Order: sequence, then C-alpha cells, then structure tokens
Amino acid sequence: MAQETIFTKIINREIPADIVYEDEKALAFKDINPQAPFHVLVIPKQPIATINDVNEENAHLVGHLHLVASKLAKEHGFAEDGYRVVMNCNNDGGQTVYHIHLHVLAGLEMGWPPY
Ligand code: IU
Repeated sequence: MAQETIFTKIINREIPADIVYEDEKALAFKDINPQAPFHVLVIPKQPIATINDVNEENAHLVGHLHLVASKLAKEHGFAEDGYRVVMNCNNDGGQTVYHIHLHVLAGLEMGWPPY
C-alpha cells in the first residue's frame, strides 16, 4: 500500500478541495495551481504511488481515470477542440505528489514538447 499523501486527506474530506467529480473508485478536483484555464486532477481513491506501481490488480483504475478525464472534458465542452491528459512519474517526470493523478488540461492551445 502506498503511503498516504495530501490526496488521501482530500479524499477523506480532511482538507478542502474544489471537487468536480466523484464515484466509488475516483475523485476529481481543481488543481490549486492551475496551468491552464481548465486544470483538474483525476485520482484513484486507492493510493498508488507512481505509475511504476501499477500492476495487473490495479491497472483497471488507470483506465477508469481516463474514462473520468474524457467525461469531464466532454461535460466542460473541450472534447472537440481538444485537451491534454498527463501523468507525471518521479523526479524527471515532474511528479511532486506520490499518489497517481491524471492532469486534465484544457482551454488553450498547447505546445509540444513540454519542456
Ligand atoms: P505532479 O504531477 O505530482 O507535479 O502534480 C501535483 C499537482 O497537485 C500540482 O499540479 C499541484 O498544483 C497539485 N496540488 C493540488 O491541487 N492540491 C494540493 O493540495 C497539492 C498539490 I500539495
């Protein structure tokens, strides 16, 4: 089991967050430091530290996070123009919170590469 992070506290309502979606497996909330006009994080309720810790038992959750990401993008009107879904891993990937999360970014035309 991954160590608890601030995201577990958000799941448990021990600290506030602007929650935009919840179901039995996932939670989505607005990023406190948005990098786009629309920037939400989609997280599994089960803590998984990094994508390196995804395995046969929990991989379905990663698919579910993507389903939630696309639902939110559609609901907020970004499906046609497009959006970005990102999961950072460890230091070089820019990960700072060790509970996997999909960044869903939208509302502007983004560049590539991301560095
Ligand atoms: P990263 O991929 O691990 O770097 O992303 C962590 C994100 O979590 C980052 O964009 C933060 O702004 C965001 N965040 C948050 O929304 N609420 C918090 O309490 C904390 C971080 I700590």
